[in-house]
Amino acid sequence: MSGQHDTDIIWHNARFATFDPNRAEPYGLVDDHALLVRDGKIIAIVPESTLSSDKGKHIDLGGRLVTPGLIDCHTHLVFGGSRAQEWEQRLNGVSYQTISANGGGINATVQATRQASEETLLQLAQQRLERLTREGVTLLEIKSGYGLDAENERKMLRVAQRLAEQNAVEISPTLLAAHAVPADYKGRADDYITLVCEQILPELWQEGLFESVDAFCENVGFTPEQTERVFVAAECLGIPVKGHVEQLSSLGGAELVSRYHGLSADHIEYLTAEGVAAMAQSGTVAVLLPGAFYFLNETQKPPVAELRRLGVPMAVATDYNPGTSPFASIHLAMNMACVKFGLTPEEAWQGVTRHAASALGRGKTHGQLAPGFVADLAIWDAQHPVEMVYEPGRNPLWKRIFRGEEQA
Ligand code: DI6
Ligand code: FE
Repeated sequence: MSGQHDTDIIWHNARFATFDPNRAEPYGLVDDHALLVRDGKIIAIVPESTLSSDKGKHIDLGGRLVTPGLIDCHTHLVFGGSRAQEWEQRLNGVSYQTISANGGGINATVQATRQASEETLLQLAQQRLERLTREGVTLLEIKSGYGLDAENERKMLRVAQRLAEQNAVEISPTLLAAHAVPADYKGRADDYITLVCEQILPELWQEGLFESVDAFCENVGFTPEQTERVFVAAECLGIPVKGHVEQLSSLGGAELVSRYHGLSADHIEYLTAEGVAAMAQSGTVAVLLPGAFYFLNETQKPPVAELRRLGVPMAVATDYNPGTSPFASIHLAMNMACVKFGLTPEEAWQGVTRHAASALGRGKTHGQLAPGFVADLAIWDAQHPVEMVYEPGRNPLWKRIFRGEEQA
């Protein structure tokens, strides 16, 4: 191929699952091609026969499988404390709603997170992050939402920022100040929303600490009206929104997110046909979180057939959090999405690549092996992408590449 540079990196003798929708094969698979990277970006995928061998650094992958780096588009990775004992209570018959009404649930984690120093939170989150990167994750979203005041939401978001600084990984930070009503605002949810809209959101936005705004629209969270106030405040500053919606009941949260052209509507077990139609129209991604579905022993499944029928892109994420999804494994989330929600393994893969990228507003730069996309790759000792979905726990990751650079 003409136009190769000496500094190019050329990965060859591999099978590429490109997830490029312009390719007809399942997973966008191509064999006998090489991937060329320059300055951390993919510049071409070309037939091996067209390569010239004298220019660039050639890396023979010995027939291994290459995919885009995985993307976990919904996590609550930063938090203090543990909820293991609360889980034990739940197994002794106490419901999540009751636990949360009695100051447990989210508020227990809020207390532990407020008490923890930034350093402690950083250390804890670092270990969790490594569990994801070891599975090939190169981009993940991290939400605040266990601080619930300006100081502690700031502390959480600074931890997310420092994780990005000290690791070869990209982080998309989200402000989830409207996650729960803090104990000191008990019975005054509207006043807390005022604090979110008038202080927490604008202050932390000015400090450059997040890039999107989320809210928990639910009977144990905030009403659609309160959620909308947060969306209005975000919209005024031009900040993209997303929502935890229709997780435990149908409140019309997906329509609300769609009206604000939200990036994603997440959970959505109780999503209605109207909600699906609204999402299809606004191009909002459906983020499926089978870990929480499994851990809460939920039986209502998200309307996958209807989402498919209307062409709503489906992402899959861990929702890693101490209360409802203590699973820092994206492979497990993919497996659960297939077993519990009936996704095909290819859909599960699209859910952690191409569609997860769209859920983070990065659909044109991340989640595909195609020219112009970032050179974030996962290289596997595997023949076919179904293997990672089929057998979570046997992790065949061989190397993780971030911006064209091999990670230890
Ligand atoms: N939905 C969830 O599943 C988590 N947050 C949310 O809005 C629960 C978070 C927790 O229990 O700590
Ligand atoms: Fe969540």
